[in-house]
This record gives sequence, structure tokens and C-alpha cells, in this order.
Amino acid sequence: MSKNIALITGVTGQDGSYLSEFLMAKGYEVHGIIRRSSVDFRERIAHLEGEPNFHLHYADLSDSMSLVRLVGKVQPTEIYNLAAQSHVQVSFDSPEYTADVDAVGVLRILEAVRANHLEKICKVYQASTSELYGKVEEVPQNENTPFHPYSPYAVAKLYGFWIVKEYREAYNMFCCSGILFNHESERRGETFVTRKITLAAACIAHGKQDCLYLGNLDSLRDWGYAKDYVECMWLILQQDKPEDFVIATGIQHSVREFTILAFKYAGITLEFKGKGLNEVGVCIAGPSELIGKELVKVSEDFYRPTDVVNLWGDPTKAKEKLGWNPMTTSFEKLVEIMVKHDMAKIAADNAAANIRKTNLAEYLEKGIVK
Ligand code: NAP
Ligand code: F7E
Repeated sequence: MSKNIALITGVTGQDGSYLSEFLMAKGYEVHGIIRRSSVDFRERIAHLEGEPNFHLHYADLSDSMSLVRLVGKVQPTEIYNLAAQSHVQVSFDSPEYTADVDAVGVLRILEAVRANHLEKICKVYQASTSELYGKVEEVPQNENTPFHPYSPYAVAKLYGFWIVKEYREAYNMFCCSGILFNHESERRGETFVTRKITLAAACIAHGKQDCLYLGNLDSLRDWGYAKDYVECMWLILQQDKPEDFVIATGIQHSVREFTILAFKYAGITLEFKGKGLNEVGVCIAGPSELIGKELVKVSEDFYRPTDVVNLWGDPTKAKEKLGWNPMTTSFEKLVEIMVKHDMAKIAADNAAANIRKTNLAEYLEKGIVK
């Protein structure tokens, strides 16, 4: 039997790291694309480096020659195109770069497969997004809901969705999009709202931060666990025919609800008062020094020129055709996992800082450091 060889773009990201673990456990040879950086951004995959079935290569989604060369060298049987400028708010500040990577980057991957004559051998998964529904035209959203992208990120991802469909029809390629709703984890980037909240709840509980500033608290999302979602990416490529799928939990919560629950797991009970920019989250139970304090405030800085406020996915097709269970990890469990992780991280950072302080005091006393 021929070997399964996966090429993952975006391997250093949240999803890329979980997908690498998932595929390696299935016996795949995994190749990942990394970019040169002056600092080390490989902490999510550091534990995989050195494994005999895990290989990293320099390439960039904005550099078509690097992709053509790499696809030719690796000869993948499956490509998972997860690389993207993935932050919606950042896409308003860097719209051209976002379009280059998130839209044209998809085309470059498909063309790299064609240039190497691998159309019949290599399947392609494209990381599409619920942001395509944007200013939503119906709730909940399924595979037939019309798209209405509402940010430069979403517009770029819409091109990616359509070019995948076009290459499927024009060249008979096995290429599909997973329309994934928000999925989070303890590996989530620290500027996405969930991780920003869980880290802040942990810092505030440990006395390392006074207040958390957020934007739109009313925004509604269908949040799942990233570790559960990478299984769907693989399942989508194991079907007999290439199709697009919505991946979601089917349950919706607001940013405010996420915040209340995260603080609860950090031992702090919050009550929200006021409206709009004047809304605050006040501590009504928890550590005595925090009682009565305004721990959450709203800042205009985190409002977006256009914001997507009502995402709610319908995972019926994924349940029926992929046999996938969207309820493996509940919303409550997801928030608990993230807060527990961040409480332990901040406690460990504190302990390390204390050791450094003690060492420094000792060195100063001994005259080793001046
Ligand atoms: P993430 O943590 O932000 O990771 C993005 C990855 O893309 C990183 O590995 C990054 O590399 C890489 N990348 C960015 N620009 C690149 C370029 N020009 N060339 C090569 N690599 C590049 O994102 P994620 O949450 O794992 O999401 C994975 C994919 O799913 C993305 O396409 C995202 O848009 C999409 N998506 C995510 C969600 C979600 O809720 N997480 C939902 C729907 C769709 P560096 O480490 O070098 O920056
Ligand atoms: O925002 C609101 C914000 O940045 C969620 C990406 O993975 O999922 C992600 O995009 C909501 C928005 O994720 C803050 O206005 C309030 O309504 O966590 P987020 P996102 O924009 O939904 C989709 C599916 C992707 O495809 C993307 O790649 O929360 N919000 N206050 C805030 N958001 C942030 N970041 N920071 C705040 O302070």
C-alpha cells in the first residue's frame, strides 16, 4: 500500500499543530511549511520536531515558486491549506496582504498541484470560514445559506472558496472547503477574543492584571474545540466525492457569556452593568481584594468597521455524511480547559519569575552580578 503523505500549510498555527498530531497518530508522513522569522514561533509544534515522520520546510503562500518546488519534492497525497492571515480585525489594517495570502495563496496551492501533474493523486483541503456568511442572511447557517462577507478577510476567503470549487469542476480535482465556525483551544492565538479572555481571567485571579478591555460584548459565536475540528478536515478528504461541509456545534453564545463563564472558572463571579461603551463587569464574589472592582470594561479600540455579530452553524450534513459528533467537547468544557491551562501557565510564569528574582538576589549578594 502506498504511504499517506500530508503537506500542511499553517503548521505552526493552532489548527496545524493539532492536525499534525492527528495525522501522525494515523501513520501519515507529515510535512509542514514554515516561514523564516527573527524569533521562534514554533512552540505549538516543538514537541513534534525530531519525530521521524515529521518534516519542516521553508516556503511562503505569497511565493509561488517555493510552493511549486515543495509540492514537487514532497509529492503529497493530501494538502491541508491552513495558512492564512487569520485575524479579522488585522485584515482591516492589512487588506492587500490578507488578499494576497488568503485569496491568491489558495490559487497558488492549486496551481502547484497542477504544475506537478498531481491532480489525480493529491487531494486538497481548504480552510474556509463561517466569516463567509458575514452579515448573515439566515440563522442558523448551512451549506446553502447565501454568503455576505463583511471584512477584507472574509472577502479574501470567499475567493479561496470559489477558486477551489472552480478547480474541482474545471479540472476534476479532489479539492474541498471546510466552512469551519470559530474553534478555540488552549493553543489559540492570544489576540482572539476567547484566549484574550481566559488569559486575562487567569492574570487577574493571580493579581497580575487589573482590568480586561473588550469590544462588542453582544457578538454571538458558535464556538467549538479545535482538537475536535481537525478530525473533520481529514474526514472531508476521505469521502468518495469532493464536497464542502459546514463544521459547527449548533450552539451559540455571546462574548459576554464567554467572559462570565471564564471568570467563574478562575474563581471570580462577574455581574455586568450599564450599556454600550459604559458597560462594565463588576466582581461580586471571589477573592476579597477584588470584590466591587470593575474587572471588565469596553473599549472602542476593539470595535471593527463592520462586525459579524450572529454566527450560528448547522452541522447536520457533517453529522450525517461524515458521522462526526459536534458535541464531543461542550462549550462549558472548552472554557474550563482554556481557563485551567491559563491559570497553570500564569502560576508557572510567576514561579519562574520568583526563581529568577531569588537567583538575582543571590548573585548580587555574592557580587557575581553588578
Ligand atoms: P493561526 O493560528 O493564526 O495560524 C495561521 C498559520 O498560517 C500560521 O502557521 C502562520 O504561520 C501561517 N501563515 C500565515 N501567513 C502565511 C504565509 N504567507 N505563508 C505561509 N504560512 C503563513 O490560524 P488557525 O486558527 O490555526 O486557523 C487555521 C486556518 O483556518 C486559517 O486559514 C484560518 O483563516 C482558518 N479558520 C480558522 C478558524 C478558527 O476559528 N480558528 C475558523 C475558520 C477558519 P506563522 O506562525 O509563521 O505566522
Ligand atoms: O472575534 C468580538 C469581535 O477575533 C470574535 C478567526 O479564527 O473565527 C475567528 O474570527 C468576536 C467578534 O474571532 C473583542 O468583534 C469583542 O465579533 O475572536 P475573534 P473572529 O473575528 O470571529 C473565524 C471563524 C475565522 O475564520 C477567523 O480566522 O468577538 N470581540 N471584543 C473581540 N474580538 C477580539 N479579537 N478582541 C476583543 O477584544
